[in-house]
Amino acid sequence: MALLTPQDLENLSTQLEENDEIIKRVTGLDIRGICEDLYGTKPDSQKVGIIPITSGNGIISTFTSSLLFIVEYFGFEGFVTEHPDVTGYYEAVSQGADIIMMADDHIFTAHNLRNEKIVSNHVATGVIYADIASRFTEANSKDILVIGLGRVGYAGASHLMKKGFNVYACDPNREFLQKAVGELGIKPYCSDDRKKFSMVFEATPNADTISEGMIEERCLVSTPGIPCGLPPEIGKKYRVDLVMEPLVIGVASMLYSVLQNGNS
Ligand code: 2YH
Repeated sequence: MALLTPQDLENLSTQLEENDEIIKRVTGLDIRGICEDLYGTKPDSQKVGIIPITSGNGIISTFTSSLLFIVEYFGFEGFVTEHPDVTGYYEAVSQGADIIMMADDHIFTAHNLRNEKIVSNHVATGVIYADIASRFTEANSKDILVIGLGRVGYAGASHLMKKGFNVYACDPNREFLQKAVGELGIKPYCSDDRKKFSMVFEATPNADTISEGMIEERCLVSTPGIPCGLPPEIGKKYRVDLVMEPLVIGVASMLYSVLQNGNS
């Protein structure tokens, strides 16, 4: 997944409102409702300590403040530590954080210190975007297309298989594809099959991964990918409902996921 930029995080609250409206219209539930249903959890005054991390490419100016906005929007108490890194970790735990959130250039994690549950943004994002695609109320079958089988796509494909969907997937990386076929039992998608889908979960860091041959008219595309894999002209022509947003949906999934007890 590409490193977020401050531009990606501009207008987060407008992007949240717009996506929440689309998600509710196409699935019947808003983001909060989907998280509650997906994980069977609800916030209960947990305190989230958010720690800026300076390693690698360093601090992204609006990253931790965006996380604080999201944490509070979903009903958690939150704070950003004054210091970064290990000093920030010490500060967060000393101030009574129940959940720690922090990201470097490779992993973005939420760790619930009370129940020891830990999740990466890759997995939580894959699961929720795949889940949103699978809830499309206008879908005409249980066939769903997954584009991209990296860490996000694989987690989403695995979730969809567990939910009992007919998962077709593609990835230019043959090793990724073979792994998902062998470990998850997904079917490789081949454009020669001329099969079209009404539910698409796209998880690549590339533009233009979705072509006309893959989609039905009025389908749902759910994607955390930056840039968006759906070319705007195809989205318009096929009247696609598009769920795409850079941070909020994945973070909501992380927060509700670490509230779960047990090995679910
Ligand atoms: O954006 C990222 C990486 N793409 C990891 C995402 C994993 N899904 N990291 C954010 C880095 C934030 C920075 N260290 C800060 O401001 O604390």
